[in-house]
Amino acid sequence: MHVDRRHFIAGTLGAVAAQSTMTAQGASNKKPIMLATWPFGVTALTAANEVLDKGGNAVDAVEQSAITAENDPETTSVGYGGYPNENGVVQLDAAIIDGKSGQMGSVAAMENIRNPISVARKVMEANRHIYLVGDGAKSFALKHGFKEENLLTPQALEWYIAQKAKQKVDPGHDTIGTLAMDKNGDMAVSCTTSGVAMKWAGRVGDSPIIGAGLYLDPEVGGAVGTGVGERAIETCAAFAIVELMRQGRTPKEASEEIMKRVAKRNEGKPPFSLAFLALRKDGEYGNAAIGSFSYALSIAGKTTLEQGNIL
Ligand code: SD4
Repeated sequence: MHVDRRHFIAGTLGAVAAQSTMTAQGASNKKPIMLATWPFGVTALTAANEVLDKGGNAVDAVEQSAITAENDPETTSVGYGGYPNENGVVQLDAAIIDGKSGQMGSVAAMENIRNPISVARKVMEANRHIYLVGDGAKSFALKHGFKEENLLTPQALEWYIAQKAKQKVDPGHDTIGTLAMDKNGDMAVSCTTSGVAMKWAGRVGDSPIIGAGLYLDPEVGGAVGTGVGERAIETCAAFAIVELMRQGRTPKEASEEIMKRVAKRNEGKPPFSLAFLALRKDGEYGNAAIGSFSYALSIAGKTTLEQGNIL
């Protein structure tokens, strides 16, 4: 299901994004530089660039990228309109890391709040806790002025009813992860998702887990992923990629090594997809993927859709 939708979105983006197949890895000394997962990352990075143009920083940019996907009901794997869990409830996960302050915030399995990334940012800025989950995350959000609303769109409800009627459900998924370096060289990363559709209520994926779905050390760089979260959690994938970059691997080499490790560990398991983007503090970037993958790349305000480096 989600593969078809990706292809559809990729097709419609032709007018706004020049398609390129050559940049599984690259380097840019031009700033700002941003990367975001999947074709919907193009729209998200366009919005993030507007924020940077108005004087926003890397944290503002990665938040805006996430918000753009969260607000889009057509993006059925993130925020409002995201596909629900087994009980027909939309539960959202999101996290954000600010490289400049070193702070981070995360919410998981949160219901009825459209923009979990902004709640995660509030958690980060409150600087008391890092993770808030479930009802606790929601009460924190309400206390900070976020509005409670029904996130299950009629289209997502229809999809849910159809899945329930089937023997075998389609666990569609597509997270938006964004890495940004602003004109000052400061870095941030965000990740937001409704997770694997038809998941068990309370299931938390990699996207809000610091070190699994995202990680950033401003002395090295950052990484962010998409795909079946359990496979990223069991290898601490984002942290591992950053640590390999610290040891001298390029972003591409580091991402490939960890994706190969994931693949090896899961030999014999049914096919799954997982992909990571990595951005080093000097502007070099790379990615690696198990399964189909494409991503948005933005350098000095110009955004393109790139093919993933599929192993
Ligand atoms: C999760 N990693 O909840 C998320 C889903 C995802 O592309 O990224 N899908 O496991």
